[in-house]
Amino acid sequence: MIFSGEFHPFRLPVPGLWLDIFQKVKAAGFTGVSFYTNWGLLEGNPGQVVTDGVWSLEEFFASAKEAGIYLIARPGPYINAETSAGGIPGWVLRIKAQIRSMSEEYLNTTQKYVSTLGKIIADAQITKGGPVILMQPENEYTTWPGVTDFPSDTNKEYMAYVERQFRDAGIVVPFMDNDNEISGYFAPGTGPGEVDLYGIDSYPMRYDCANPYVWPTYRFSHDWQSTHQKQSPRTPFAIAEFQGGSGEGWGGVNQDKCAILVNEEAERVVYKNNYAFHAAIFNIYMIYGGTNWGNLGYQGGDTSYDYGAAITEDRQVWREKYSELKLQANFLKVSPAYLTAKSTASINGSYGVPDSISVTPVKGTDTNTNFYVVRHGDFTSLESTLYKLTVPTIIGNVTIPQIHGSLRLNGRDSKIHVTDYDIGGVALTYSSAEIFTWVKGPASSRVLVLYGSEGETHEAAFPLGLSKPILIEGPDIIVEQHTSMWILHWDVNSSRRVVHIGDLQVHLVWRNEAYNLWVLELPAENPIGNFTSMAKDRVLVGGGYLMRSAKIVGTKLDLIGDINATTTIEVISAPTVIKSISFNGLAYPISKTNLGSSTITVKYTSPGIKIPNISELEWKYVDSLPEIHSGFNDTLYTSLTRIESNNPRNLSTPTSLYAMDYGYHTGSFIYRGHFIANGHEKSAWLNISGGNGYGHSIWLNQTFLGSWVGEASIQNNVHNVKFSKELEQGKPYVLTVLIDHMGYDEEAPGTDAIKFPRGILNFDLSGHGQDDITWKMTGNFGGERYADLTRGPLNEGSMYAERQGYHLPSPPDEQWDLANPVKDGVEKAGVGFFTTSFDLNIPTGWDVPMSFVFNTSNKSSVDEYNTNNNYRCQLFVNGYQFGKYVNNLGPQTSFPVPEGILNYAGKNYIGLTLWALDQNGAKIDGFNIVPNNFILSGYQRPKPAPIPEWQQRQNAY
Ligand code: IPT
Repeated sequence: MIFSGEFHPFRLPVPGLWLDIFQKVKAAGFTGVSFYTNWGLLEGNPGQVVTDGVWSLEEFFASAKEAGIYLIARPGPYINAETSAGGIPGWVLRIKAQIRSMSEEYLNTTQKYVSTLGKIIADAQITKGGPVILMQPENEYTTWPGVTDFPSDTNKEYMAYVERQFRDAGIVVPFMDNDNEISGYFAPGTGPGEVDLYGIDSYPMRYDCANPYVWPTYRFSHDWQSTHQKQSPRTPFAIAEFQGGSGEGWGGVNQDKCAILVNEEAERVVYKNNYAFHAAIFNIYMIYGGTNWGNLGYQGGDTSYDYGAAITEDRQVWREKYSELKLQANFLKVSPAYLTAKSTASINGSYGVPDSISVTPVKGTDTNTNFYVVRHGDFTSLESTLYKLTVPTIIGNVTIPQIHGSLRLNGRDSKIHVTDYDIGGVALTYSSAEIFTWVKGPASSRVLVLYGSEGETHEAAFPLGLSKPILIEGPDIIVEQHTSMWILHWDVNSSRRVVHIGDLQVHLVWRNEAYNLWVLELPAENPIGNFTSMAKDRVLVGGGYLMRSAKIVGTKLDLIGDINATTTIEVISAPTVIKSISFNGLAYPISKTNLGSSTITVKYTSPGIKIPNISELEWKYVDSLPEIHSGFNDTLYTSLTRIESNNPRNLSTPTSLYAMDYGYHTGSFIYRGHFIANGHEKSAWLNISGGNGYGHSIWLNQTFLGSWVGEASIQNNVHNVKFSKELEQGKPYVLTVLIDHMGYDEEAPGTDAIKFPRGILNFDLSGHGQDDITWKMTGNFGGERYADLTRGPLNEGSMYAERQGYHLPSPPDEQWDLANPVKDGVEKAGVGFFTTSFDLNIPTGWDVPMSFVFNTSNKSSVDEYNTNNNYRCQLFVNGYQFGKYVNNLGPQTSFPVPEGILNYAGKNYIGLTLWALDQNGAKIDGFNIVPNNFILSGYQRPKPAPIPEWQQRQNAY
């Protein structure tokens, strides 16, 4: 089974941390990871595909292999993924042709990227010893350009074209697609564009993180297996993307709420529902979300792409949904009978259960093993329902529980009951308790772990041929001999029970204890290495925040893992006799339990790490909007003289004022409209576009005229400004407009919505024709010929400090003023740039994820004006933009910055733009760096990302 999770390397730009994520995914029992690559980040400058530094995939592939994770590559060209323009580079948006169409003009733009990435991925295929086993061309192309007559011949031709491009680049692994319409499009046998493995996408929990306990069941499935039989009967049922969390944007709620929307209960109910349909390729989107650093996100998201995923944005694994996944993935991994079983229809009230419960049998074909997936017929039910299950076994029909009492389904839960299940040669006649895993020990010994929720009654039965079960640890259970089986019957509580049945040791635990168990695959000979295989030896270990890997040398077991408290680690089973144990390279004295398992205790003492209070540091300041001071010279600005545009939105101005037409696609823009006054000017209006939640501020010469402070779902709007004083006839004036850019939209099928322009859409100046104003603008320095190849094409905006590169480490700040963003701020509408630096000295062996936190004392007056609350910041850490903060919108106030962007053994350089949108300026309410945890960790300290320093920029203005 491919049990995989989605993780985007470009959302964690520290290659040295990719192994950490892969190991955490592997530790959860997964076998794979699916990943996108982002064309827009790699080819910001047409023809120049950058694939080194943080953009290099070399370490991604090497780390996947080291962790033993197979990869599904999804290079697009279009990816969606809540990225700006869905990953289409800005310069491609300027073409006339429709994006993702068969037009040659569009197809030509893709060549360089597809051939470059295609080759890089091809070299990492399994056929060449690499981790890549599947590739997905395009992304959810099903809905393009609309489903009415889809797929047309053109669509088929287009898919076929993209596939050919990748085959030409050397891709030989099977192609998979992700059909979010679940319509069978491009399934094998459907002609041009068909893929090798048909896959679907599904987001049944939808996206309302603000109401995370409301399950909108209208997209829950009851019959995917029968649909699949019609659509692609000869391929395994594949789910290319299944909802693993959800996103949030400006003015929304914190993404922790998305983790509640798709929490452990949802995983139990909807994921197990997928297994009921016999999913054999299952990819969870996202398993680790990461960060929309450096403006890579689309307009609908903020800097965080935590996604409420099982692994948090700062790489922690405390969310219960992570542990729940571990239970499911490990079970499927040791249940090969599942892969050849056949799913049948789910029926409420079947197999003796009450009508409110639905049972889906997944029945063995070449084995006797059957799986019964049980849930409430009403997925959202909060009822606690008692039931008995009557099922056949090879020994005869049984009604479980046989001894007495009932099973219980408590609310939003789902269980997989098994019959005639094979524990590596030992038969389990049935179990109502769920299987976490089983492992082989020395000789013919086995350990089987069964779990249930506290308060539930469970039974497991074994053939009489095995010796009589003996309880050797824990409170009483009932052991009875019935006809021809031994039955264990127990009520789950927090105490573990261990039962010996001959060579088989059965652990009966409550779910929370199962959460603490880790199954570690031991390395095998190449080519399997660390990849998963049923034939592999496994070690079962209890305890610990995280166990990453195990290795046995002679009689010594070396464990690598993480703890955040003093932890007793129990080696419950290993394939050979273990006499000594090391944890993260240190040997610990062993104690033996009554069971014969070995324990070691690893002490945790707080590392006493000092983190500076950064708002108390000395900060330097430079004005970052010199445009609003007299004498500013904008000669080097771009003149907006194009009288035509390819954009589908017709021009409303004599020359195009769309920033994209001049190669500016990110961060922010500054427009300068020059005119000679005639004395009749009273007001002006501008229609300005910056994307959802964007803001803008307008000045006439040095006079502040007003701001649009932003609203969550408004991507452009018209702003009227009045001139308080009469303008002097014959005098030159300039309107300066600073506009925030929140990212392009994503593709709405067939509409070319991603091309919706940013910048000024239209304007009017009273007493003048539009021709009277000549416009100039700037975006990021260099536009598409961006200056910082290391940090990518989207990392910088238009502000003076950014154009000069002052956000990079060691700017020439000798002459700058001293001013503090919290204590001093900026005194009137405008932009200030603040910098400071500090040292970190985190001892090795400690993983200390940190966030920068803005304290907001006063969010209530969002709609008021002149309250000093309307301000926006960009946080640069060692030059990487790791935070876009909008005080009056939120929701994000805490910005995780990974180690490797932060230098944990030396100097760090912080740059902060503070844009005050109110007349009276702004002060940041509070700003600090906060450690989120102190984890004694077996991770490998990452090599820092490349951090080039400030250098004088030629012709910077
Ligand atoms: C699906 C996309 O394929 C994926 O890139 C991401 O954007 C995801 O949505 C949402 O997080 S598209 C949707 C129509 C299922």
